[in-house]
Amino acid sequence: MSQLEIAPEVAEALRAGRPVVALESAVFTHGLPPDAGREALRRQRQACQEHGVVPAVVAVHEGRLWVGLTPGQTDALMRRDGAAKVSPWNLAAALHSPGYGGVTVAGTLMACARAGITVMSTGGVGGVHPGEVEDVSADLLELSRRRVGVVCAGPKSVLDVRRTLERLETLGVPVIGWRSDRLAGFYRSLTDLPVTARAETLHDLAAILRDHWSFGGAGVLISQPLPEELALPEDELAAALAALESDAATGWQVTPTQLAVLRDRLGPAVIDANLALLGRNASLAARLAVELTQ
Ligand code: PSU
Ligand code: MN
Repeated sequence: MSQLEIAPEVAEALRAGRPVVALESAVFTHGLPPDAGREALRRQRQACQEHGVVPAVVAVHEGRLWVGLTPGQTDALMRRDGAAKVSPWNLAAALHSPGYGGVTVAGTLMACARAGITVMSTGGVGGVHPGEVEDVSADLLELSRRRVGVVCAGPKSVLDVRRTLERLETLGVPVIGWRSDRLAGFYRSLTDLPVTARAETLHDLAAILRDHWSFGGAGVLISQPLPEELALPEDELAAALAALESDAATGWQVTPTQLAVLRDRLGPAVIDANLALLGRNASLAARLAVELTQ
């Protein structure tokens, strides 16, 4: 018996060659408070549906890896205590215990490869953390392995963004700036780092993905900046980031702990920015998925 469960609506769309966008779930089980998580999901699903795209939330539920959880199932997952944060290293283990979990970008990429989904959407991708101990998100390696376009607002602000971009280059993961020449900065609009290439139209973006795949390339990161008016004030963000204690948490808890500290220090604007970028990214991912099916 396969431990992969593809929801009927998703399986049907894939069979018929209709567009599907995968959505990661660690952002709402571990990245955001429950109310914000629910709102984030609502906006992402709606953004997909507005473009006639089937959203496929990837999560561990009842001991299986699901592609396409229903809103009822995601609500139950968010109410549950002790759901795991699931990435490739603990996916198989998490199916057995605790049997429930939010799946990171890296884990979602594995699921996409199995299900045949070529576009996914997230907020900020993981990357290289600052500090002495080398802590690099599995998101980067998995991007280099799976033929999926991942729409994001750049690497999370808590990361060493320059090293993250260098690593992406080493791994051969193109970073395409959606209507921008510089990499998006998550809660910031833009960083000062150059992307691989800029795409102005969905047609051009889809062409780059197809060409990359035609040469045997795998993941492509699509960077969509948050508009300036929705980004956090630079001075406040810089002060909050400087105050983060890099040794406050270890292992998988580093990212959720640091995101929570930022929320405490910067207030509701952090949630607003996060919801805005998740909704906008799902919308761009949906349009890209439609373009790729043409
Ligand atoms: N972006 C957010 N909130 C999050 C994450 C990303 O705004 O919670 C999650 C994603 O699931 C991403 C993961 O894949 O954090 C990376 O965690 P780590 O650094 O432990 O690999
Ligand atoms: Mn880590």
